[in-house]
Amino acid sequence: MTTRVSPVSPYQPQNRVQDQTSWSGLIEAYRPFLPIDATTPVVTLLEGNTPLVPAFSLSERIGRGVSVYVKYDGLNPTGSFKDRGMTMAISKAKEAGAKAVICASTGNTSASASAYAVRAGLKPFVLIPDGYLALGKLAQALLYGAEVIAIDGNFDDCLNIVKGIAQDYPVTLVNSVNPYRLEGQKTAAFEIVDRLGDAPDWLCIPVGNAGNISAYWMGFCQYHQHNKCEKLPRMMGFQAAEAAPIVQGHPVKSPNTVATAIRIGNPANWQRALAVQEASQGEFNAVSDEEILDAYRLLAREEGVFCEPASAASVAGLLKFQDQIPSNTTVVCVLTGNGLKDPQSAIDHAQSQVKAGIPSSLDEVAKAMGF
Ligand code: AN7
Repeated sequence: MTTRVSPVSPYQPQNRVQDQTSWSGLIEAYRPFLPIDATTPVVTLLEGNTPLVPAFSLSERIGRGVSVYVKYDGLNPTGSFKDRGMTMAISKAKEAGAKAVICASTGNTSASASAYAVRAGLKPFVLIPDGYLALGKLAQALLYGAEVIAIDGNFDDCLNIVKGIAQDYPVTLVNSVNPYRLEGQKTAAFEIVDRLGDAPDWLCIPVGNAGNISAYWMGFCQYHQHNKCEKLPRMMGFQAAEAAPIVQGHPVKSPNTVATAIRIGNPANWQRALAVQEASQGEFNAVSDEEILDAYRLLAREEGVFCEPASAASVAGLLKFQDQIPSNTTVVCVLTGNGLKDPQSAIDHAQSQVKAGIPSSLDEVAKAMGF
């Protein structure tokens, strides 16, 4: 029998479907490493597989043969790393028969929980600190159809309340105290090793509730146990200076930072974070809002990478503590959220401004351009 290969236009639907199936989401990609059964309903938006972008300008600034990459997790389906955890948490909630989920959030968790919940046919509830959510995140939660409840309190107050609600009412908690969240998020470490061929020497990462730093460490350790990497990275966590409870060693009652995503005073995964620090010989350090904004602008202006302010804390930390990095090493900075999440911060802190009021003529425009 001969096989006939028909010439198919690349624009035909079946072809597009085929293209999409080449990446089926992180649960399918890393199923043997995840607590997933054959019968678990997989709720996915094809998250994961995000680019590890070489940061040429940062590498050049640091010099000494240090190679810097950014893990651009803002390119996940809802624009943040939370999707990695949410595909797992919502799949497991659905498997357990949940009808509704709830989370406290500084924004990204609420967007991600809402998207995955509606995809699974579950009702999303989100509790947020009134007035402290970046605009894009609020827009997402509302459009996905979540019940958004804003309280007169901060994230830590929100988390305490949702923990109580999940105990008293039939709703599943999907904050990072839900163990499946960290299981999903650890796959980012797998992807980095799969790409680099080994773990980096340093992993720089912003820290709020310290779920992500804990998840990455789980991922690196699990891959190490399976001989997929030889090294284990030093885990370098960075908090905003006025929201730095782990650095200071005590909860912060009124945390404050331009990086609203990490405006957290009493991290849910505090103990885990300390264990990660010890096991990886890592450090927790603080970066000021000014340092965060400098890194935010540098990433955009020199690397062409637009992340949200909280994400830039990883790069701010790298630049601040670069003297500690040995020569000829590899550093990965995790960019946890997309810059489009927080357009107001971009407009407020960009160095460029719109040249307005220019008459509609070629000569005037050329003049405005400096010609
Ligand atoms: C962009 O969405 O806590 O240390 O409620 O959105 O794992 O908490 C967000 C956290 C870093 C900190 N970067 O991660 C929420 C929330 C961004 C974030 C963090 C968050 P964790």
